[in-house]
Amino acid sequence: MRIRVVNPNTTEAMTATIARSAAAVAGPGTRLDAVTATMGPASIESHYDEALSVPGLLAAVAAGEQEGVDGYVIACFGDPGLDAARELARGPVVGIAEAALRTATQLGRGFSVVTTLGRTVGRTADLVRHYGLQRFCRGIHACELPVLALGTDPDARKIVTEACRAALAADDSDAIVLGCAGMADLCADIRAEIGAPVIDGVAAATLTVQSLLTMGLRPAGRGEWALPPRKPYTGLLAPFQR
Ligand code: 2AL
Repeated sequence: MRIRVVNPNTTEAMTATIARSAAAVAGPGTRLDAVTATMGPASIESHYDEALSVPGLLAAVAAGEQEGVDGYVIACFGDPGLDAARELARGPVVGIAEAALRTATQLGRGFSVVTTLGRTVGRTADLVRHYGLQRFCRGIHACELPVLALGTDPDARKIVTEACRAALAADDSDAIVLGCAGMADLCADIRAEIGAPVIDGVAAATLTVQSLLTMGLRPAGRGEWALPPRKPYTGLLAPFQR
C-alpha cells in the first residue's frame, strides 16, 4: 500500500522529521512518501497560515491521486483541509490531531495537549470539540515555542519536556498529546523522561491509515464525500479547477 504523508508547511527540514516518525512505525508492506507543500507558509501557527496552507495540501493530494497513492496523512496539528482532502481522495485521509486525540482516549480517562504558541490553544480546543472529545480533554497548554524553533532552538527538547511534565501534573492526566508535527522526534525521549504515554500524531495517523487500508476500509466516496462539483476557478486558484 502507498501512504503519502503531507507536510502542509513548506519547511523541508520539518518534512524530514515527519518522514522519520512515519517510517519508524510503517509496516513492511507500506510504501511511504513524505512530501512538502510546494506553496504556502513556512509554518502553520495562525488561522491565516492555516487557511493559506490548504491549497498546497490539496495539490499534494490531487497529485497523489494521479500517482496511485492509497491513503494520506495530513501532518499538521490543525488538520488543515481535512474534509476537502477527503473529497478529493479515494482512500482514507487522516489528520494528525484527529489520530492523536482519538488514540489518547484509549489510554485512560483524560489527556492534556501541549502545543506551540498560546495563540494555537483556541484552534486546538475547537478540534477537540469538533471530534467530540471534550470529556477526555483535561487541558491544552502552550510551550510558547514557535513551530520552526522546535527544530532550531537548542533548548527546545527541554522546554517541551518540561511543558509536558507540568501539564501532566496540573491536569492529573493519563496521557500527553504533542500538538505539533515538529515535536515528533521528541516523543520517545519525553515519554521516557516523564514516565507517561506521550502521543505523536504523525505515528498515530500513519498507523491509522495503514490499519484502515489493511482492513480494506475506504470512504464510500458518495454524497458529501463525492468529488467536488466541477466549476470555473479563477485568478491564482485557476490551476485548482478540476
Ligand atoms: C503545527 C504543525 O503541526 N505544523 C505546523 O506548521 N504547525 N502545529 C502547531 N500547533 O503550531
